[in-house]
Amino acid sequence: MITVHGRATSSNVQLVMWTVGELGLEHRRLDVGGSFGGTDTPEYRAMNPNGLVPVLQDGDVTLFESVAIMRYLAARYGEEGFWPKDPAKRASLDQWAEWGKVTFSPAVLNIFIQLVRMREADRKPAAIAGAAREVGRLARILDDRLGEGPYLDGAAFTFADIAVGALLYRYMTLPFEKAETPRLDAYYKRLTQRPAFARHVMVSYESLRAK
Ligand SMILES: N[C@@H](CCC(=O)N[C@@H](CS)C(=O)NCC(=O)O)C(=O)O
Repeated sequence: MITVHGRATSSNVQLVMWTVGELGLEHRRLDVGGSFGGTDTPEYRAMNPNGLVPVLQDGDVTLFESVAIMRYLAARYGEEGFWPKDPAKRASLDQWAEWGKVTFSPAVLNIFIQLVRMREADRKPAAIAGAAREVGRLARILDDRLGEGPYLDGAAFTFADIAVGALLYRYMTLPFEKAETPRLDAYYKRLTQRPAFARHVMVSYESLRAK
């Protein structure tokens, strides 16, 4: 059975759990990290020397880095529609998966840090405005790419939708002025109708709010 180490409120754990849910894999998730602790033990550091969540264990395979875990699960358990075998087709999706992880998600997290992780008194309006402009620019790029969808690949829901969509609940629910992106809005609505997204990504972040 698959074990995922990581608290449900971590966006990187959510990305892995969404994948596990989409693939219908038998699993258990252990509350580790944040207020649960557990990442400083020698046993945990042997699995992930960074002391971060998530970590995946699947038989003899132990992995850290959420998107590497997602690609592993997709390659091992995903069907053709989810993880295309053709390298060129897969790469054209993977470039968006990479963009989701290294470009779009950090931009959303910048806003998240300002609006949730920082106390109101410490927030900097100029930093919030700058972060909102940047994430808006990226949201418009995604809106263009999505076209009429329904998904990044068109008809099929793929691994790339997970890397791109993992931060969309936070993006959509954080209170700041958003770019006009009707196709991205429709895409988000479709994601919210997927049971694995609703269960593992639409998770309250109130417990992460700075007091
Ligand atoms: N690049 C890593 C980043 C992992 C990471 O930063 N995890 C955060 C939670 S989202 C963490 O472990 N924070 C400390 C903790 O929760 O104890 C990944 O994608 O898995």
